[in-house]
Amino acid sequence: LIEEKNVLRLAIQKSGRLHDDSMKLLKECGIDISNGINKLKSEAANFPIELYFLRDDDIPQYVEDGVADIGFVGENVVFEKKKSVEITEKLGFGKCRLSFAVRKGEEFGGATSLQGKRIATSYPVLVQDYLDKYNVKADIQEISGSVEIAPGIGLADVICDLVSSGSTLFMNGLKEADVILQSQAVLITNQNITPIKRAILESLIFRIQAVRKAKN
Ligand code: PRT
Ligand code: ZN
Repeated sequence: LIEEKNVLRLAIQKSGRLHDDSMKLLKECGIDISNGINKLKSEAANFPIELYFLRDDDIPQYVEDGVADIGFVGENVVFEKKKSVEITEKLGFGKCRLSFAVRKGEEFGGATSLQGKRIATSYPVLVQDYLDKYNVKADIQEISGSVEIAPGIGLADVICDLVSSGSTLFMNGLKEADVILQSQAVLITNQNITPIKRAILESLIFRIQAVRKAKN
């Protein structure tokens, strides 16, 4: 049996919208991660934590499997991946919503109006859940990026995508119709971490809460 190090392994996004805010939060918590971020891993100098830099989509899986103990990731990704992880703490950044959007001149007649429509999205699981809830059958076109161009090129009638300022929808002649999920970055935790790691996590959460309180 390999003895586990008493270091909390934290998975964060390698690059992208959550990376800088994740690093900033750790810094504000007084955690010094000075060695380069171009590697896969990095260790804090003054706190028992080790960082793993990953694609955001992979973080729930790594945390469920215990390859990482905890992760910072968008709630939207946690819910889409349906992994068994604990959502331990909201982090207050990466705020966005998952919304249906239609062409500017069109009206959205609610969930039932989606019957038989083609919906382009990167969130097929969440969209299917929504359709099932209203007993609606539609054709989900899964695309991994640039979802907002789908109506313009005739690939879909409706899209379901993340929105923050709304300018991407606007620039593509679309308008937000219905919000199906509000999201922000959250701290997720493996369900079987050791008591020692749980204690390190408690002290990290204490610091995160102090940082967030100081901002309000
Ligand atoms: O490479 P990797 O797989 O790690 O990154 P990624 O490209 O899959 O994700 P990334 O970096 O784009 O987003 C990471 C997380 O940031 C998401 O999972 C959300 O939790 C959060 N987030 C917050 C957003 C947005 N806001 C957001 N606006 N993610 C994406 N967008 C996109 C949206 O898809 C659309 O294309 O921004 C565009 C809309 O923005 P507005 O401001 O024009 O409305
Ligand atoms: Zn991703």
